[in-house]
Amino acid sequence: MFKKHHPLTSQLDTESILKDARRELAMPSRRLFGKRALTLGGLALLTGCNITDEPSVNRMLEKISRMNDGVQGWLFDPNRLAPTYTEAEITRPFPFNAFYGIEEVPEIDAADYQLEISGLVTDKHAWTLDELHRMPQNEQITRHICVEGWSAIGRWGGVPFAYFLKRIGADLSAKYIDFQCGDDYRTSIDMATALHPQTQLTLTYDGQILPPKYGFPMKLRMPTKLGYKNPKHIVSIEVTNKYPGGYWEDQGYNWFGGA
Ligand SMILES: Nc1nc2c(c(=O)[nH]1)N[C@H]1C(S)=C(S)[C@@H](COP(=O)(O)O)O[C@H]1N2
Ligand SMILES: [Mo]
Repeated sequence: MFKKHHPLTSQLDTESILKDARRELAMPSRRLFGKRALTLGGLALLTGCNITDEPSVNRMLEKISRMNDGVQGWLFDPNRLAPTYTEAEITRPFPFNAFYGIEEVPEIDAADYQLEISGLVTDKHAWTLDELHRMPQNEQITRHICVEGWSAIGRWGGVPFAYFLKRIGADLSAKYIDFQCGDDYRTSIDMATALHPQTQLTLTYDGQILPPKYGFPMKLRMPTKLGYKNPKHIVSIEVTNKYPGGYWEDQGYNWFGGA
């Protein structure tokens, strides 16, 4: 990780590079170690690169983001629970968010719905909504944090995802779970988070069938991850060792996305 600083060989536009770097570092997903913002000095130290010696800092920030995934994965405590809240603390109305407006929320037909399963699992049968509702359920009142600058407390019910993964005979030593959604959104998570006790295949919101705007017929709820890692309208799930990326992740958002 540490290498010698290169001597400055040519006169580079240091000011614009620093401006670029500061803008990139302002993206919450590109901060190292959660809430502690990384300084430019710290950046140079960690990467062993003299940042005035790079034509663009983007490649380096991409590497840091990958390193950040590793560090966050390593820091993740599979037994530590995210805070839970009381009924009275629920945010009403709960905000809607998606990469499109509320008038474009997909309308998925419950009767036709099938949850497709693929990859490293022994039972690849597709699940109907009735079958999912017949599985053991629990509830959580937890905080959802969106990188766009808001957070809200909500109440979600559904099947513990660890139970579901075991039920389909998933290879629990696989690296990733990939989610494809009915609105062409997609995201993926690490196995440790998939098995976390608060990770839930969510079927209800506030005691009611999950409404379309919050992800009908089914979403994944994880209070240990940022909003964009919580896929709504899930239509297929794949267990895989091949890095799947995601809609926002492919545009530079940090893949691990811990909350
Ligand atoms: N299918 C799908 N899932 C999605 C998104 C989306 O656009 N499509 N947006 C994500 C983001 S950025 C947020 S903050 C939450 C918003 O969930 P909510 O509408 O229940 O508040 O959904 C996440 N999951
Ligand atoms: Mo979000």
